[in-house]
Amino acid sequence: MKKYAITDIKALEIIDNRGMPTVRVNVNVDHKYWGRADVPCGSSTGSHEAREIRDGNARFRGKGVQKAIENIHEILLPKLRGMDATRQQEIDYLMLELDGTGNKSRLGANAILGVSLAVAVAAAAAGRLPLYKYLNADARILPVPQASLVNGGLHAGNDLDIQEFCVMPIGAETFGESVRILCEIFYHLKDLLLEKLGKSATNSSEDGGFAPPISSTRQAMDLLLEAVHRASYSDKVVYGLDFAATGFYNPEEDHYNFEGSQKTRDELIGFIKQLLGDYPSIVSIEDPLHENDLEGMKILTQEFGDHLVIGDDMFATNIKRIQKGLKLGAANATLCKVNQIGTLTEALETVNFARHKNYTVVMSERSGETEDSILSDISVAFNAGLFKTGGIRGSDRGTNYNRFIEIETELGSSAVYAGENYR
Ligand code: 2PG
Ligand code: MG
Repeated sequence: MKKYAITDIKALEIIDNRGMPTVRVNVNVDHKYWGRADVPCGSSTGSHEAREIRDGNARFRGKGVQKAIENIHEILLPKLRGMDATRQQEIDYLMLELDGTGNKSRLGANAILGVSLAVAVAAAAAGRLPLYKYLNADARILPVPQASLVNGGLHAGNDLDIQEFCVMPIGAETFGESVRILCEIFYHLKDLLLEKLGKSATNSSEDGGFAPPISSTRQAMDLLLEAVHRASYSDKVVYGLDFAATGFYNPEEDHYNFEGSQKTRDELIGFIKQLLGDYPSIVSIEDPLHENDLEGMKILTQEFGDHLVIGDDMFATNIKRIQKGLKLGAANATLCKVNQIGTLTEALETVNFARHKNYTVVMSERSGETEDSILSDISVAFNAGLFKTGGIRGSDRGTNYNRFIEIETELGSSAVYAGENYR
């Protein structure tokens, strides 16, 4: 028997925090309940990600998503109408079949993901459950936020090569307290940047961190450590770096353009070793090498197995890519970004697979986000111990922090903040 029949789907083109068009999908069930979801999008995207469709015409300099929306209305809706919205896996697999490409390039990962997410939201609404509970009745883990407070790379208009310098308040007692700690560090960091580098150093990055006019990794770390010290939280936080190394890798000449010189893989690994030796509170490195250098990742994982060595662009939330990593012993953690793989079902399959193989899973936003807070619900539903986000300004980031606070409050005494157990 059908529980909640899909009766309509309405998609529209909206804009994200960067002024980039993206897909919003509204799914109706039983002519009564609506579920809405917006599709996130990255700036530093990897080549192994599922393919979103962009129009390529004059509108929005080619970035429009009208074609993806047309695919939702003309191809997906006629097939999905009447299906039971609680049959998430069946719906997602049907969309994969209709697409037929393996990387979602015919219908568009942005079309497919929007529908996949909005179906879940609609089913939860019809069942009068919050999304995290609808997806996982036992969900109660609030992740440690991994907040990138200083940015470089493709996320910032400065010369820092590393994309994200993140603070992780593992010593907080609750998620709510972790947000307060981050905010207080953020205020101190702003004062410090102003004091040392002037007003322009307080400008925002693409995802709400700071984009100071510096180029040295060590200077960025020192500023962050000083701000944390001033805020009196040195004993409560650790740090994570997202190198997003594909962004400064030159594939033609096989070197990294890093800190003003061309570096070989071994030189970059040497730099990382020294950095981690000098800054023992850095516990996590993401994409320290370019997305296809599994061999190099293996070397780093052997050396720094007690750290999180995370594959983001490298794995693209894709089981096949993680399998390659496993075979070599490359990395010990993976990011999970729902739009990298393109359906909720596959994202969950990746998470389960990775955990089964003892990889830590870090849920993550994209640089391009809207006011949708769906990723917080998904993170809690997936029992993630870490949630990677941008800075703490802008409602595109605030929406997820606030949703986690809401979930923590709703769960009351059954809520568990991951804290030191983030792995
Ligand atoms: C990353 C992400 C999120 P983007 O590399 O981890 O911070 O960036 O969404 O631009 O790929
Ligand atoms: Mg990354």
